[in-house]
Amino acid sequence: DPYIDEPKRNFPFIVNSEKPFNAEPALPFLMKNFITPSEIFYVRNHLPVPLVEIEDYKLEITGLGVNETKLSLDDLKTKFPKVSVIATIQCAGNRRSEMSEVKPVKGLNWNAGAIGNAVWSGARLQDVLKFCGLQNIANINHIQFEGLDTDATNAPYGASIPIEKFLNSYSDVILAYEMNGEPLSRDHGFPVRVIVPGVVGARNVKWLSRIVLSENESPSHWQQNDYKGFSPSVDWDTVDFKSSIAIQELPVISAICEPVNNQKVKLQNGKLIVSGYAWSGGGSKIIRIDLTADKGLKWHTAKIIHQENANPGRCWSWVLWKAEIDIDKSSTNKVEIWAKATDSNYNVQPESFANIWNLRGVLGNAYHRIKVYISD
Ligand code: MTE
Ligand code: MO
Repeated sequence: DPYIDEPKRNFPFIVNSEKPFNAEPALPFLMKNFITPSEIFYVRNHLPVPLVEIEDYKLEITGLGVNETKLSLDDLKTKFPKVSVIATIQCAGNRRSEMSEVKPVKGLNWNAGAIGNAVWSGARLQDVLKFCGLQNIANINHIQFEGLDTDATNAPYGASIPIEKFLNSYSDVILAYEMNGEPLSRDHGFPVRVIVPGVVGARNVKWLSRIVLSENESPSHWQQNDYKGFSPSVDWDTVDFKSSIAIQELPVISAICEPVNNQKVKLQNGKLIVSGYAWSGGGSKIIRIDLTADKGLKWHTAKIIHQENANPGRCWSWVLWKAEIDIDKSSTNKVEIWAKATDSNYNVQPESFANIWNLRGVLGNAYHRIKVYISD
């Protein structure tokens, strides 16, 4: 059993799969904190969790333009300034369960909890690569990352990001050894993971073992033949993974966390209290969250209760929001609530899952719709 060295867990919420381990918190708990506590932060593993002896751990940096270098965890901690970045990470499959209601898709059945916001601390990728002698970036198009976790053919988990993420100091890419002020837990990538703020979870490689500067994207399955979007009309018989590009920065999204779908609720002075999160990839800033209780006849703008103070382009954290919606109780006790967010590029969530459906169930950012039952 390749899973015999898994960490001890008492994850309190929804376990989507045991081997590999995948779990997400219930939405009302996720909503409780701007900084998601590590214990309830979703876990997305594709493979067994590697068992790392810290004395043996070395991060290898190799490829075009660098002197081949090996760094211990201690080197990372002592040779480079420690920086902290608050960043949201989201799985491309977040909210997949809603997309699969349109038509089944292949993948873990995530609700809206495959997202979290944490304080990540470590060394800047820029500092580390400069230390490795990187000056001339000619021919380098991509930075590849490999994890210590391997599949049945011994291939490691891998991903890559475009070189531009390294060139722009404001992209805040770090090699993190701490999450929320503590060493990374085994499930979240101990001892070192890369954090690429604003970029899909899949590129935030855990248990980082190798960085390769290359002309090409990562050759890994997860870069080449997974985590890509397609037209709703493409199915498993016709899909050509080479015809689409790897997901990097994620589109704008929001979700209602409280109440949850199908919950019985009480009005407060005739108003329904609704709260949730919103986030957009690439550092775009959330500028508004709009809700409707009558399928768009009237929209209510939510109050943002927690937001990072940063310019558009460098907003890595989600926002938490709350709205009070007048409900006309005379008509029916069943109410449908829709939520949609707008980001600083004025990109808005699409209306329906039907028109963004894709066979892998990724990029599920349509309006979040829940039904609630008003009780007295
Ligand atoms: N890194 C490695 N080495 N192996 C993995 O399976 N999963 C990726 C990414 N990094 C993964 C990985 C995916 S798809 C996501 S969404 C995030 O890690 C999840 O990070 P978390 O488990 O800390 O929430
Ligand atoms: Mo993911």
